Amino acid sequence: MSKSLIHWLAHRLVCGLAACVGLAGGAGAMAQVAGEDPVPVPFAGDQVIRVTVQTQEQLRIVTTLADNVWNCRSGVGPMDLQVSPQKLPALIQWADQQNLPHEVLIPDVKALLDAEREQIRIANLQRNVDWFATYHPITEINTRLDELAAESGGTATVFTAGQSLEGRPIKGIRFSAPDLPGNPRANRPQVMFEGAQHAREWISPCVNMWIADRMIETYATDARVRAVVDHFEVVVVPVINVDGYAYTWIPANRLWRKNRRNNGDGSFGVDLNRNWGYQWGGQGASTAPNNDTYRGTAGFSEPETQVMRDFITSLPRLKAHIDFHSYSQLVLSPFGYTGSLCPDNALFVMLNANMTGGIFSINGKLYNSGPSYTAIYPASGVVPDWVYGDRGVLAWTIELRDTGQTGFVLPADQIVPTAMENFEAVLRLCEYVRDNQLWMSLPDGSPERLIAGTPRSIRLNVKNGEGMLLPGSVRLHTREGSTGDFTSTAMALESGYTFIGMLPGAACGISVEYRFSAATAHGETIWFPSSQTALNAPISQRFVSFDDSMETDLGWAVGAAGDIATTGLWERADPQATAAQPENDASPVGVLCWITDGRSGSSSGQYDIDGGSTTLTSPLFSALPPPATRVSGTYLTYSRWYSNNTGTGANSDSMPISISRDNGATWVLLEDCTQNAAAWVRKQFRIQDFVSPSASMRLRFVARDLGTGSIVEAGVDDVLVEVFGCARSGDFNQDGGVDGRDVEAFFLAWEAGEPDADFDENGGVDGGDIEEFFLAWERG
Ligand code: 0X9
Ligand code: ZN
Repeated sequence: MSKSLIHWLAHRLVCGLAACVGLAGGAGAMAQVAGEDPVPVPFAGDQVIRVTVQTQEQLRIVTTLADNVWNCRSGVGPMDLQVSPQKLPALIQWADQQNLPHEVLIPDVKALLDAEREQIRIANLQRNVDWFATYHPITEINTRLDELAAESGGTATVFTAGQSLEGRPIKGIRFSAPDLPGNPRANRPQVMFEGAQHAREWISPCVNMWIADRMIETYATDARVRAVVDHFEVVVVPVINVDGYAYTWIPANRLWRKNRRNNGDGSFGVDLNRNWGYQWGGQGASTAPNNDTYRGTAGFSEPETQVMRDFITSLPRLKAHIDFHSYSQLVLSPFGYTGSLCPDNALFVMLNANMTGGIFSINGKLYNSGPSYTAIYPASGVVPDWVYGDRGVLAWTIELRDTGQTGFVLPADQIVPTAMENFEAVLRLCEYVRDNQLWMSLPDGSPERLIAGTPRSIRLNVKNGEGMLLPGSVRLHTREGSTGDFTSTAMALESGYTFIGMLPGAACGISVEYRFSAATAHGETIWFPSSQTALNAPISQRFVSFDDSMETDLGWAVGAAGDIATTGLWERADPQATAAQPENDASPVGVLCWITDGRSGSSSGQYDIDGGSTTLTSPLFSALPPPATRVSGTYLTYSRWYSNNTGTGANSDSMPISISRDNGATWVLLEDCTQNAAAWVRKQFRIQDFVSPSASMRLRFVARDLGTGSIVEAGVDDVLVEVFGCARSGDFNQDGGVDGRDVEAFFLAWEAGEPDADFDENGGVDGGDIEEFFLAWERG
C-alpha cells in the first residue's frame, strides 16, 4: 500500500470518530503531491443519507456513524449525513434498529462533484460566457468586483475590510447614486449583504455578486433598483471566509466548512458563524476543535470575524443586514441563541413573509421563515444575533437552495434563478426600510391592567432612528377614560433605542388610553399604533387572598383515596437535583417546595414516583375579595415542575391539576400537565374560566407513574391567588359625599332590582346586597 493511501485511510478513520467533522483536509493535499502513487478518488461511493432523529441521544450517536455532517443541527429532526460505502451498512442497521425514518438524499456524491468540476472546466473554455453561468474561485470574484467598480462610473468602490488568518484580503464593494438635490450621498442609510462564512456553500457568493451586479448594471434602466440605489449606500462582502473558500477549490476539500485555523490538536478550523461575540458560547455551538460547529477559544477569536465586526461597526447608518448560506431555503430572523422571541418579532414576522413572498413570486420556490432558533435549530455566536442584538440592526440568515437534493453542490444552472428570487427579497426589504421611516414597538408588551393610584413605566423601542428621528420628539399621549383630550409627555431615552414613559394610575374602574408619537428629521409625525385607535389598560385594585411560598406549612395534605404509589410521595422539602428533579425551589427566597420525594438517591430512578399516584391537596383558601368589591378577574398562579421524558416508556404519564370551589367535594381540571420543561414553569389561570370563585377553594396535584419504567418527578411552589376589581364606594348617588341620601338612592335601586344594587356581585339583587352596601357606606 502506498504511503498516501495509508494517510488517506488514517485520516478517514480519525474523521469518522468525531461528530460533525469536516473531512477533506489530508486527502486533498495528498492528491496534489506530484510523483506519488495514485490515491483513491475522494468521496468514491459516498452517499448523503437523511435520518430523522427523535432524541438528543440519537443525534449524538448518528453523527459518530457519519463521515461528514451536512447540516449541523443541534436539536432533533432530519440529519443529512455523508457516509462512505464502508460506513453505510452500520448507519442503516442502526437507523432501522432505532425505527428511525431514513432516505437516500444523494446516491452518488462523487458524481455530483465530478459534474460540477466538469461544468466549470467547460465554462472556462468558452469565451464571453455569462459570469453567472458557473462558480468562480476567490481570485475571479475579486477581479469581478474591480470590473464592477470600473463599470459603475465612479459610484462603486472596492474596499478591503481586512486580512484573513492566512493573509488573504477580505474584499467588498459599496455603492450609491451620486449626490441628488436634497439627498446628499453622505447621509444615506446603509444596507449590507455578505456570504460564505461557510466555505462549501458556493451559491452564497454568487447571490451576493448578483446583488452588486444588478444594482450597478441596471441602475439606469430599472426604476426599482434606481430608487434603492438613490436612497441607500449598498455594501456587499461576497466571501468572508476567504481561506476556507480558497481551500474548497482543491477538489478533495470541496466540502470544507470552517476557516483554516490550526487548532493545535491536529484539527483545523473555527466555525465563523459560531464565533461572533454576542451570547457567544451558548447553545448549538461546539467546544470541540474538531467539530464542524467549533466556536473558537473566545468570541471574536478569529481574524475574519474581528475584521467584519470592525467593518460593520464602522457603518453608522446600517439599517438591514443579510448573511447568505446554503442550503434549506429558509429566511431566518433573530434570535438563534434563545427560543425567546426578540423584541421586534412582530416586525420580523411581517418582513419574513414579505421576503419569502417575494422569493416565491419569481420562480415559485417555497422558502420557510421564522426565528432561527425554532425555524432551523439553536445556534449561538451567529452573525445576525450580533448585528441585531449588539448593533440594533435588523438582520437575517438566508439559507439558499436547495432542500437537500444536491445540497452544497447546487448545479450551476440554478445560480441565476436562485440569485433572481433572492434579489426580489432584497429589493422588498430595501423598499420597506426606505418607506417606513421609524419602527415603534413595545419590548415588554402592553400591560394587561394598571393598579389604581399607581403609575407604571412603559418602554417603547424606536428603531431605524439613526439620522431619521428628530431628537427629543418621542412622546407618550395618555388620557383617563375614553373621552377628552390626551395629555402628552416627552419620553426619556433609557438606552440605545429604548425610551421610557409613565402611564398614570388613575381611579379604579376606568381605563387609561395611550398612544405614542415620534417625529422624523424631515418633519413628519409617526404614530404608534399607526391606526387612529389607542391602546388601553383597565384600572383596578389588587387584593391577595392566598399567598403560599411553601416556606411554612399552611396545611397541605398528602394522599387521597386510590393513591398507591410506593415511592416518590409528595413532601415539603429542599430538593436535591437529579436528571429529572430540580436542585432549587422556584422562588428566589427560601428553599422549600412540595416535591415528589426530594432526595436524589443513587440514580434518578431511585426516589421518583413508582407504582401509581400520589396526591397533594392545598389547604382551604378564599378567592373572594373584601366585601362590596366589583370584581374584574380572579387569578390563580403557581409554579410547577414536571419531568417524564426519561427512562424506558418515557412520556407515558401526566399530572392532572384541578381546582375545587366546594372544599374538595367536586373538582374541575385546570390542566393535565405533560410539559417536560426541565425547569420550573409559572402558570396562571383566570379562576372564573373554570369555576365561580368562593371562600372554600382547594387546589390538587395528582402526580403518578401509571406506565412502566418511566421516571416521574413533580414539584409545586409559590401559589398565589389575586383578585382584581374595585371596592365600591358608599357614594351611591355619586354626588361626591357619603350620606343619608345614598341610603335612600340604594333602597330605591334595590326595590327596583337594578343591577347596580347587586353589591355582593352574586348576580341577583337580594338581602345580601343590603349588608354589603352598608359595609361600603360605613367605609365612606
Ligand atoms: O448553522 C449555521 O450556521 C447555518 N446553517 S448552515 O447549514 N449554512 O451552516 C444556520 C444559522 C442560523 N442561525 C441559527 N440557527 N442560530
Ligand atoms: Zn452556512
